[in-house]
Amino acid sequence: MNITENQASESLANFEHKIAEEQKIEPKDWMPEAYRANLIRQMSQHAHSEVIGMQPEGNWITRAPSLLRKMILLAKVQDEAGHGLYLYSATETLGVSREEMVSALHEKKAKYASIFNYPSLSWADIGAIGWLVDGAAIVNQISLQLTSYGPYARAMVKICKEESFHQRQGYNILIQLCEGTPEQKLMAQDSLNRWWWPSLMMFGPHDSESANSQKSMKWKIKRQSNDDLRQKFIDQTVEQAEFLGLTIPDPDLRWNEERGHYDFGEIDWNEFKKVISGDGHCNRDRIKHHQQAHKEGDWVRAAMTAYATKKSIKNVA
Ligand code: FAQ
Repeated sequence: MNITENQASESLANFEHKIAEEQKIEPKDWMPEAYRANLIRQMSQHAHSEVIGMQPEGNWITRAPSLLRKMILLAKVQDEAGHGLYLYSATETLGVSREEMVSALHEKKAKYASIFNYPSLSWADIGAIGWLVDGAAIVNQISLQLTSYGPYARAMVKICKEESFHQRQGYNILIQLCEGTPEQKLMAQDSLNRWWWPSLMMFGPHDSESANSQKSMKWKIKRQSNDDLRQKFIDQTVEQAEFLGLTIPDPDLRWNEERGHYDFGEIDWNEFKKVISGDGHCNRDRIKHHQQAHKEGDWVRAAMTAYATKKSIKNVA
């Protein structure tokens, strides 16, 4: 073994030791290229999801039924923009630029969460997004607080706190609708019918089909499997639906005493595959809208860069 090979194996041993000891990997630490690439993939897709996720809810800001609801929704959507920013910044520490990540999204090389390709058709959908979509996101993100990459783990702590407020505001909208007129309750049920299955898809394919899980679990990027997280979400959500007096649209859903979990029906994986390959209800609109907003923001980025450049020239002088 020459010196370089020696150094490489020492670096790898050091990295693996840190992972085994539950220590965080930090930006300047040595890491295997495949670890870096896998993190860039997952974290940038997570960031894109937060930002694209603003669209179905943003759609209802002007139509919120009261000033209070408008203020709450506005704050929530702004939080999602903030989550996108923390996650883009955390991903940049891995040596990729924001522009590269955004280009990958626009060129459809990078994915974002399938759920945001479904339309928000009624006010009850804003309740369902908070309750189910943020609810599913929290289950996943609590687990990611323990991810091995330091900047990602720390971003998750703040994000989870905000997501719990989001989940509560959504559930609160549905409580009000379910305690309202029969028409309002029907609206809530219709919303649950449309958002239930796509929410379960948020956790990704079954473990046996999950291409990235094995290496992500080995490196502690992911701490719990897709199926385990999905089961956790279902177990905690069924009672919440019962409290609302709503019916989960799954005839196979029943408590399994032996497993200590709910059994549930099979997800429509063809629909999932269609949506993640760009052919869902809203994929084209979502990307088109993002491209347009990005283009319209060109002058802001140019102005910011010009200001930063001027400031650094002044500092040097
Ligand atoms: N949608 O090998 P796996 C939120 C892709 S944040 C689209 O199992 P992995 C907040 C996957 O990328 C929601 N694509 O993948 C909010 C891979 O393709 P690739 C976002 C999906 O990474 C609320 C392929 O399938 N949260 O909602 C999906 O090990 C309200 C094979 O899958 C996160 O991103 C999907 N659902 O596990 C905002 C959490 N599932 O990349 C606004 C972080 C799988 O090889 C309003 N991410 N794919 O081309 C993760 O935990 C993981 O990436 C998983 C997928 C669990 C999503």
